[in-house]
Amino acid sequence: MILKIGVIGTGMIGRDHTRRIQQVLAGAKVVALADYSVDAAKAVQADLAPDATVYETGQELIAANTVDAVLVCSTGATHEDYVLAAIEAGKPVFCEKPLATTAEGAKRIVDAEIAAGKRLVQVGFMRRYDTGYVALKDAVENHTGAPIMVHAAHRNPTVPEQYVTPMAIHDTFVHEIDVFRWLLDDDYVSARVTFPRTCAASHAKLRDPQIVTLTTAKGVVINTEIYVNCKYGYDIQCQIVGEDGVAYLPEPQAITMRLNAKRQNEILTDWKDRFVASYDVELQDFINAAAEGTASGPSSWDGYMAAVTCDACVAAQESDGSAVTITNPERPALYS
Ligand code: ISE
Repeated sequence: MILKIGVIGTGMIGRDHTRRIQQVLAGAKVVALADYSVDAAKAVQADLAPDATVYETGQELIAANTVDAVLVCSTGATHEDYVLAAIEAGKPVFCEKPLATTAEGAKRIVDAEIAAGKRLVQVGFMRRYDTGYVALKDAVENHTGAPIMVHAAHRNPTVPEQYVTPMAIHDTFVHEIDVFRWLLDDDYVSARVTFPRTCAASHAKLRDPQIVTLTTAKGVVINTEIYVNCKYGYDIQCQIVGEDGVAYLPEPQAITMRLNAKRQNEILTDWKDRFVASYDVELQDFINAAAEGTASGPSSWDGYMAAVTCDACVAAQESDGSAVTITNPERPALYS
């Protein structure tokens, strides 16, 4: 069976996922495209999916009976409505982060999926498919003993002018929020944010860098530096300190050169390059599950828990270094 996919949002990641489905992955093809700019959708159609139909709206694409499954890659504020419509239509849906821009919105999706009686939603937390994080999880579960502390860093060389302080949580740190829940098999109970002095490369609406401290239900303390004007590259660091040893996230493979009296290796600068292989594996996982009429991988419950934690972290940004309590709702049976 070839799964017929409709892609809503054909900008950066929507175009990239269309390329993947058309040229890299097995078992699916893109049959429909929609974007708020019809011209942008037509450009992707011309470049990558000449047989696809371009729809004026995402809702029309979801309703089309030629579409078996949906990819939501549009701007965050539109995600909730599209995901709810796909659930309503009984179609598996892959949604880029965030699942919704508020915890209440994410909860509405969880409730709709529970009412549908089966998993239909996969959230685009691709780090769970990264070979480095998968190896780190194995080390933590089988070698370094019960985790006690995590030290992490999420550094971007630069961000666009419209990137403001809360986005460091919703847009950037959200990946750590999800991946640490998964790595540690744990939930968060509090968040605290502290700000060193703001770097000179930042601007009035962005306090950068910042340090987020999460505490988990099992008592693990996670410190993450978020620094989105670090200039030198895209750098994701993580070490997990356990009872018996320390596990480090591997660096991406790079050739070491001895050159001009220096020992050096390249550091990536674009997050899409850093996780390119994980995007392939996550989307293949979606295709395989959707062909069976369901979804696997990061769930709408994970998207909801990430949204709850994001809200607490943003509240912590405004709390002068005090801790903000995170209350975890009961996990429904569908996500156990
Ligand atoms: C971007 O949306 C991502 O998902 C990247 O992983 C993150 O590093 C970046 O800060 C975000 O803007």
